[in-house]
Amino acid sequence: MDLPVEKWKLYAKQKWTSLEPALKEKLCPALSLRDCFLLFSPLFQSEDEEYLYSLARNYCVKKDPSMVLLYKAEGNERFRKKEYRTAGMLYSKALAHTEVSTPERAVCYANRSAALFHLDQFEVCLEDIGRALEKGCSHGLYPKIMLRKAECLLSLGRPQEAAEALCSLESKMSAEQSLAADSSQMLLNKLGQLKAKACQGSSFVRPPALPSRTQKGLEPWEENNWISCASAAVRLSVSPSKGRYLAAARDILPGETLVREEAFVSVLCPGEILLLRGSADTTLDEPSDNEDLNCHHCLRRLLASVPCQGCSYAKYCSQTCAQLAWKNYHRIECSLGGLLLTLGVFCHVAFRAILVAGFAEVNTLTRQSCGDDLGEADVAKVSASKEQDLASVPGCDVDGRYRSSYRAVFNLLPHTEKQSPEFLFLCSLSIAALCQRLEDAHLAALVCGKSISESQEGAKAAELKNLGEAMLKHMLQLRCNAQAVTTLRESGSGDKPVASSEQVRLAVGLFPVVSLLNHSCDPNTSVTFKSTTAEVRALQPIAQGQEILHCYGPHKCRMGVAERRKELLSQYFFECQCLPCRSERGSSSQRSASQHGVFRCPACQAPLQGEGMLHCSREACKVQISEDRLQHQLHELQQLTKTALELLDNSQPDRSVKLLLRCRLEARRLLSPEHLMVGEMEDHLAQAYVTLGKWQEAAGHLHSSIQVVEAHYGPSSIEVGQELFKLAQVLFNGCAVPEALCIIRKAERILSVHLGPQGGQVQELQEMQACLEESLGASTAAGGRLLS
Ligand SMILES: *[C@@H]1O[C@H](CO)[C@@H](O)[C@H](O)[C@H]1NC(C)=O
Ligand SMILES: *[C@@H]1O[C@H](CO)[C@@H](O)[C@H](O)[C@H]1NC(C)=O
Ligand SMILES: CC(=O)N[C@H]1CO[C@H](CO)[C@@H](O)[C@@H]1O
Ligand SMILES: [Zn+2]
Ligand SMILES: [Zn+2]
Ligand SMILES: [Zn+2]
Ligand SMILES: [Zn+2]
Repeated sequence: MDLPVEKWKLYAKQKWTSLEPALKEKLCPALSLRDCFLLFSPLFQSEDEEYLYSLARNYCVKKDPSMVLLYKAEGNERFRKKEYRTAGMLYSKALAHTEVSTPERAVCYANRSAALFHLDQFEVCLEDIGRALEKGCSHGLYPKIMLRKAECLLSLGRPQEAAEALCSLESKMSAEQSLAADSSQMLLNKLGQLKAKACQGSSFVRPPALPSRTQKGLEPWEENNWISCASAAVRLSVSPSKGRYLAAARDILPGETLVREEAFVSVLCPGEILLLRGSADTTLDEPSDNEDLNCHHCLRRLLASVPCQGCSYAKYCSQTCAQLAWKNYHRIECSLGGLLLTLGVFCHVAFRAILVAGFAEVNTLTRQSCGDDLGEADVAKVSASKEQDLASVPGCDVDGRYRSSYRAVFNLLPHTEKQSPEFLFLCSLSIAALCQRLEDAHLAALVCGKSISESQEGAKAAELKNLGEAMLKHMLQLRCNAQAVTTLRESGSGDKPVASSEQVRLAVGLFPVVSLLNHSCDPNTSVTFKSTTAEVRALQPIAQGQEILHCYGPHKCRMGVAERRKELLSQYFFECQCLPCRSERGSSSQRSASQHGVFRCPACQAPLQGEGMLHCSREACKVQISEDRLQHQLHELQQLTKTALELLDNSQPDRSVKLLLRCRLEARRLLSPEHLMVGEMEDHLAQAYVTLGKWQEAAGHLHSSIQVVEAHYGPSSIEVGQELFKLAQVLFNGCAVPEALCIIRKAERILSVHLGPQGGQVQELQEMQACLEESLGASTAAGGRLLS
């Protein structure tokens, strides 16, 4: 969960312990959310504030001019070493610390455009050049970047525009004598060369890079009349036992899109390193994480970020995203950056939700809910009496429609009465801190619009309380309703022949329509994300009337029933009644635990059993070994693997392979064959062989990796799809045509169910297939000719 930083949690815990019993007792008889907030928020005192701010200062997000110089210098250094990707990243970091419309900003854009040019990212390079020009780049910079612009345009096969760029450079040089005088002979020579190229037109251009896979139009679908963002194939139902749930309105086929919903609100999760380190900038060469890699508004992967006008933290993919974010929420969040990082993502989501919803809406709904404060029991009663009467479903609009709106968000259950008092206290204190800060910084008026600044002091306080209450509610709702927004991130440089990628958690969002889905440990659907849009697809045929379920996290392939039960109960407050849970509970509940047992007997490879001191599960074998020792060996293995991967990154694949082969042997000796680490080792080896161009070896190791992934995630899981995708690429590159075609089809079958027919990887597979079939066709045609 994305709660506040440890130190603040600890502080709140101590404060809770020291509260007078009389006060604590007030909480006991299920207090309403409003009373809870009114009871706790006044306890936030100035000494608490002081402590919290001392923590928040660790996460400074202010712009720092000295960091511009530092990052830029390091960027230039890396550029000289031809490490263009790293250089570009460092220029982006430098940019984040520059102020709007300053010469430094123009220089940083110009510098980054040079790195992008060398990465063959001509389109993005042109964007950066445009930004540098518009920020009023200095005299000396102008000729250099105009030449770069012309080169870019030539590379993109646009000689006409290149000629125009050169023309305007020349006319500027003749108009401003100093410009011409300052330009070196080298520049002038280059100008001449480029002019000649531009005149010759497109015959000399480099072939344009592969067209970037732009998002094709969405698949057509029939939207539901009663639930926005859902397909007509689903139906919202209410039953006394299950509450509200989504069911199939007709028979549904695998791969069908059932829900396509943009997040009502989402907040990018900062990388762990940033949070642990406790300051935004200290070292220059640490790995980049979410905050540097993805747009803080739309979550798209960043190549050339646009910095926020106010802070060094927020970065965007485009000016459009920067402006949208600023208008909708960031103009208020910007100066609170450090505090929001300290209070954690849940608190931040709660805050952004009220900013996005707008004060008027929040105020109206809070006041309404205060009047008709239906407990959950009442809701159940209402739904029981009028089954199928959807107007009684909380969150529906008056016309009986359920929309992906603030009203729907507002009506998600906070489960106040099931949360621990200590947790309620932590949340209340954190929200109170945020409210206090809004007031102190005179931001409250901004949040609330005119109405609050004009109103009386008393009314103002009441309105702030409404906001606080709403935020507290959202923070509590997130415990059960937070949806992690995930994406596949290509690891490494991203320009390898075989993409290696990992699933990462990018953000936390609220999706009121996705929230209608109930949980199963063996779900019928799969959720994937494009930007901030969630797509829920059917994994299997779902018959009319069956409930549509997705997995909240505890999946039957990854956890035993006892573990799942514990997690679902503690985080989501319910006992899972899904099929696997009911059947596994009856059978030997030890089964799944031993299935995922970690260590193997060093003598005979049978699984080890027990705790602390492990012993071999084979009676005859008397081996005993302490778990600590095995854990130590495992740790050493992990370190060794890390070294091997670093070798691979530093272009020493041969040495990397040697080391990885040793690691693999050790992993197989130590761990059960289904252990994920055994699979990862095979995957690393495949990657190393790919670097060496040894496709056959790479394919062999991928086959082994796929076996492990299948055992772990199930044969039609997206994880298996990803591994098959890699294998398809390897076979394609290795020209193993028949096998490649077979794997491509298999990968396509699995991935199109999870990602839809328009999914990027699905399209890539289809392109590979077409290419292979063409080559097959050509060779048989040639063969035919030979025969005749
Ligand atoms: C970055 O800009 C500075 C100042 O204009 C320049 O001296 C340096 O060569 C540039 N570096 C790159 C890689 O373009
Ligand atoms: C989800 O289903 C379980 C039974 O599997 C039930 O106990 C729980 O109340 C349901 N939750 C909702 C929100 O309908
Ligand atoms: C709860 C439920 O209906 N789950 C089903 C989802 O689909 C799989 C495969 O058809 C079934 O095995 C589950 O029972
Ligand atoms: Zn964006
Ligand atoms: Zn900002
Ligand atoms: Zn279950
Ligand atoms: Zn043994």
